[in-house]
Amino acid sequence: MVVCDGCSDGQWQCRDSTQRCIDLGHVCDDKIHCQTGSDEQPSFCAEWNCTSDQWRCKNNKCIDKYSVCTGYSDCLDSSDESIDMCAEWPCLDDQWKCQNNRCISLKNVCDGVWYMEADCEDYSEEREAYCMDWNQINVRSSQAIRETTSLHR
Ligand SMILES: [Ca+2]
Ligand SMILES: [Ca+2]
Repeated sequence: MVVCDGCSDGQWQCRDSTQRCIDLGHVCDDKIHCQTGSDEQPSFCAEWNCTSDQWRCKNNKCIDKYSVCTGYSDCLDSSDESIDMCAEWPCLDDQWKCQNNRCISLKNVCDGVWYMEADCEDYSEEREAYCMDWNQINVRSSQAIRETTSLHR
């Protein structure tokens, strides 16, 4: 199923007379990028593998993997926010998993700030007892990073 004839790496060629090249991330992302919609055809998307930066919705559409279990539906079928799936989903390496299974950015943990949009609805990332340990660990690890980088200079 290789189609990228005249397109460079990271691109996909529309299956229509324009033969336009679109970004791989725009294939099966639920937005039409090719004139005749060949990038969003259900039968085609059923076979399509999302890119490594993406997550595959139940309806075979691809969303950014940072949109999974964020508390907002990004898949039209909301499969990225399914309660059962988010209970199992580990969150990404630079994310933190709230007690209610939402994934937030690691840098928002124990920063003393709480925003509905970017933090845990249950405030679990700002619990005082938890953050005392958290800040100690992070002070230690950022010191370790500084020491390692200065050694290599
Ligand atoms: Ca598209
Ligand atoms: Ca989402």
